[in-house]
Amino acid sequence: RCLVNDLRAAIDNNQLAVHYQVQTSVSTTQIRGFEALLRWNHPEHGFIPPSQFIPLAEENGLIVQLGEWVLRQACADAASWTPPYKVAVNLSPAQFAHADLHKLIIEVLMSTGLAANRLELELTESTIFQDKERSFSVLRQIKALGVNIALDDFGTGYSSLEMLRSFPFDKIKLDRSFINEAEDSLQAKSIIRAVLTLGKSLEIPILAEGIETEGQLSLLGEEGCDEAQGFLLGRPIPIGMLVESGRISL
Ligand code: G
Ligand code: G
Ligand code: MN
Ligand code: NA
Repeated sequence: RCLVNDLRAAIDNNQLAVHYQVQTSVSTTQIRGFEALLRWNHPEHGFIPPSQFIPLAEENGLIVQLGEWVLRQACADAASWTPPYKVAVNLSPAQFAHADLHKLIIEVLMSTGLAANRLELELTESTIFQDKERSFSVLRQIKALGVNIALDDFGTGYSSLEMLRSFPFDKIKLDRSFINEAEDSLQAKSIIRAVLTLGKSLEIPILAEGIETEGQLSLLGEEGCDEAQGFLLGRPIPIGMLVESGRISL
């Protein structure tokens, strides 16, 4: 049967959930915010990972509705958090290409009451690269609202340096493939160092993704990395568990 039809129904049938993964300061381990990650609990197939259904939704345009649902849910959740941490929401290429994105963000911030500076949007290089002129003008519009813009999966795309020169990102998320190899590969370590130096001179904080070991965390600390995210610091969990863990209260 067609997974696409199921996905369409999933929005209305409460099968979707947003999980949250913590983002912390490297030097103080203080919580800075949480990344919102979409989860689909299919009635027959059980849990289907986003790596399977996001590309599908992307192909047939359903991602626009899905993305709107995630944005609204994440902003509504974050508006109720104490302390008032940031929430980071991923934007897919089709969602970013959609003409009403700017209007949608304004409407969601208004209706949820979330302050614009508590929202961060994560975009990949390839999303921005599709139409750079348009991308930068849309990003400037969104940033003018006070919303933060993070460059996701940095280092895996193309024209990274050009992109950094052309737009004042609020954060760069260094892809986890570099962190993976940081302890074993001199090359990976050199790239991490170079990116951190670049971040310092451009005055853009760097977040290291996919931190799984104490060794990786201390290495990044020594190198002066600003923020970290990964299984070591916390897996993506439902909001209920976030409250139980004591990291937020509602
Ligand atoms: O936890 P993880 O398996 O959630 O996510 C796998 C991929 O799916 C990542 O690349 C992540 O950015 C993407 N993803 C997760 N949630 C969302 C979402 O709400 N919107 C978009 N566009 N991508 C998401
Ligand atoms: O592409 P994006 O960075 O948005 O994707 C986030 C993805 O990374 C999610 O699938 C999330 O579950 C995954 N993730 C987060 N922390 C870790 C980690 O420490 N190790 C691995 N392997 N994946 C992680
Ligand atoms: Mn992301
Ligand atoms: Na990423």
